[in-house]
Amino acid sequence: MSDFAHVFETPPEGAAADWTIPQDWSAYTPVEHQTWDTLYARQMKILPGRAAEVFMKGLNALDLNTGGIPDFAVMNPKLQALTGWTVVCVPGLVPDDVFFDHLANRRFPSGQFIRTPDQLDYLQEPDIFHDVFGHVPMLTDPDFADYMEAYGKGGQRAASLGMLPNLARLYWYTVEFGLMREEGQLRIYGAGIVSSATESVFAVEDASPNRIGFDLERVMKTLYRIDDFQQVYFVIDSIDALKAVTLQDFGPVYERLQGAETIAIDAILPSDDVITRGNQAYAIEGGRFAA
Ligand code: HBI
Ligand code: FE
Repeated sequence: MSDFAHVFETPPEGAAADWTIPQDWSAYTPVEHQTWDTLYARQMKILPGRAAEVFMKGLNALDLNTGGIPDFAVMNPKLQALTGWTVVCVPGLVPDDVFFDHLANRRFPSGQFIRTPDQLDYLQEPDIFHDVFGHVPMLTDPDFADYMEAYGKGGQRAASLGMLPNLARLYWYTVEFGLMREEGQLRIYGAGIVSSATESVFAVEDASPNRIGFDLERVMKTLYRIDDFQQVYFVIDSIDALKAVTLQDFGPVYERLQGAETIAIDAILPSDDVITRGNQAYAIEGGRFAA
């Protein structure tokens, strides 16, 4: 878990042994509720036609636009009825084994806090808007719900085999930054994209990034960046297809990956199914932090 700014070693004061904390919904301030509404309204102008149908349908089913930050006591029964998942609150990033244990038991850990109004576009740690708006709609899909549970179960094993960096890349390039083919177009399903106004446009329309057909072992070897827009997106044919390829025993996959070279973020290989060959202009110009 070295990729992120800070993670506590033990549950902070007030957190349970599994790192959960109460949502304490009544304690959110009017400004915090307004921040949710602002972010929600902004994404709804951008996502239709760009986000996958399965995401839009899930968002709609959860009814997250009733005014302010969703109350988990209201949201969870709807989610649970659809796929058996629930959302629990955590103080921020939690250790890998804690994260995996929640997922393996169909609990999605969400940050309890929301970003401040001066940080609408960039934050280091996942907040409740990223976690709930970004991740939870996909958890209403039965196949995606199974995929996430399998990831939690696979995480413990990957960690014990020293293969966690490889498995984390799979999560990154699907759950966080995945694209899928839909109606002859590229559509977003990754939570890191759908929860970002700027990346929602960049990911599907910008000429900079490469867009490559999903290949499990290729993805598990590909480095990624956590500080800016991605330089490559991987495109699945359907959630069903993603689930099918990840349901196999990863033992032989890990054996092949053991000692294999990593792949640079901007690489295009002869074996790649290239959907868009990006010009990488955004990254070359210095990206988000360009002077
Ligand atoms: N904790 N709260 C939270 N949210 C995450 O997305 C998260 C985490 N801990 C570890 C983690 N993600 C990833 O590094 C693992 O998938 C490897
Ligand atoms: Fe996330």
